[in-house]
Amino acid sequence: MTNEIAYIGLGSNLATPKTQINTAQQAINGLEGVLELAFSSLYRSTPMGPQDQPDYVNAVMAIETDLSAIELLRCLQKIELDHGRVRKDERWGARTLDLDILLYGQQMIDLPDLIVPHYGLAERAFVLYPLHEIAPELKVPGLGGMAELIASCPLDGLVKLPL
Ligand code: PH2
Ligand code: MG
Ligand code: MG
Repeated sequence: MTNEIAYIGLGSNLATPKTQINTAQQAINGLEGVLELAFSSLYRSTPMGPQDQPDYVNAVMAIETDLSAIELLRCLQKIELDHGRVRKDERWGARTLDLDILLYGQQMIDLPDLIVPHYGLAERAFVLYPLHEIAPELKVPGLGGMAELIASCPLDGLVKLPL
């Protein structure tokens, strides 16, 4: 069995985002071959992309898994659909639930459906800060350590939500 530690970015800005994130956490926990290691605080973030959409709630989850990266992706996509995710043409538009594989061990993956590390990781405060919260010592393949990444990423209106 080849276990990897993977990091998943969670985001929602529709249909009670906090609830979406909480139930997504439970669903990921319920996956066969997945063990939760850590879950960040919830963060409120202003939308990246079209501005005529609600603020997002974002978080990052660390798991240990014996699923392959693609198996994990398929499981996460099913959870998105179970949460009423509708694929629209508009790039970066509003969504009930978005689950992105940020990192899968130290692997660099370049498949038609899946690029890891996630391409937006280094520029997005709503990904970097929650990731830093649960994995300050992490090295991101091709990009470097968390402290350096955080240092060159402004907070951009990100707010940690109270428990
Ligand atoms: N996700 C998007 C588009 N824009 N903005 C914020 N603040 N947070 C997100 O998770 C987000 C976004 C598409 O994945
Ligand atoms: Mg996303
Ligand atoms: Mg996505």
